[in-house]
Amino acid sequence: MSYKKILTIQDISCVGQCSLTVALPVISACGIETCVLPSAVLSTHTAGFKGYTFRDLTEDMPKINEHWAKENIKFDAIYTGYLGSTKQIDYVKDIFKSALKDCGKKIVDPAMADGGNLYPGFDQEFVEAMKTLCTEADYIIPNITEACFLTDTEYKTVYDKDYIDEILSKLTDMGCKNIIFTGISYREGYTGVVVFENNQYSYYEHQLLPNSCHGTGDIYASAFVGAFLRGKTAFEAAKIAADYSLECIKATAEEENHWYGAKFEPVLYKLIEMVNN
Ligand code: PXL
Repeated sequence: MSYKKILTIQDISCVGQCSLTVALPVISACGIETCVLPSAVLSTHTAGFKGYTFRDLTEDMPKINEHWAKENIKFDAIYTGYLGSTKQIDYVKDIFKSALKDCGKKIVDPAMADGGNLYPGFDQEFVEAMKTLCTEADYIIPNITEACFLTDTEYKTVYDKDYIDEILSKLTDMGCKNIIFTGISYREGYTGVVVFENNQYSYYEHQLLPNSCHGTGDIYASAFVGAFLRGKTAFEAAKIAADYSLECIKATAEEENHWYGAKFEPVLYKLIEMVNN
């Protein structure tokens, strides 16, 4: 197995089990060297805590990238998540240009929305910029809300396969290449992930657990990236990420009042087993 090195760009929420505090352990557990570029430092994530601090690290990004260029530091993949400002999208594009190895993969989780709404702090200007980042990516990992914002589609909670196909074709018409479309449910009690790769549609369906928890989008995307970089196909990586996310949600259900994140750590060994199989 070749030893891969990835860069992930997303925030540090000091408390909240999301973004970098998930990506770093999860991708490392997959056997991949994980370098980080924090987009912002927050005291907590923004979904449920009040009065969080937010240190925007936009200005540091070009300086960090310049230093890496001088040191000739390059990555096998760059995976972006929650970004701290619209300007950061330009800087991410610069980093794609200068810090990615030839044939390196650009993986974008347009982490900006869920449940029909943008997260606090994001606006239409950010959405427009994110559209341009998604068209540069080799793989994007949106949930339905994010895909609706990216394609100016009405968000629906009740839908059929035509609705999903319409969103997929709008994304590909925009120039998006491969799409790992999460949280797609075609029948009650089940949900799953659509893998749209090289214009081929495949779907991995699994049980929908009654408890949902915050942060599973980041767990899913990180596990996908880790398994994919480890040499699994996109479909295999999407399946592993779904199975691991389910384990995390089940583990969280055992804990009372653990509302702000998912207990991904006690079941990390299961992910390690899955990627080593
Ligand atoms: O899980 C996505 C995420 C990442 N980072 C921050 C967030 C959220 C979702 O709310 O607030 C700071």
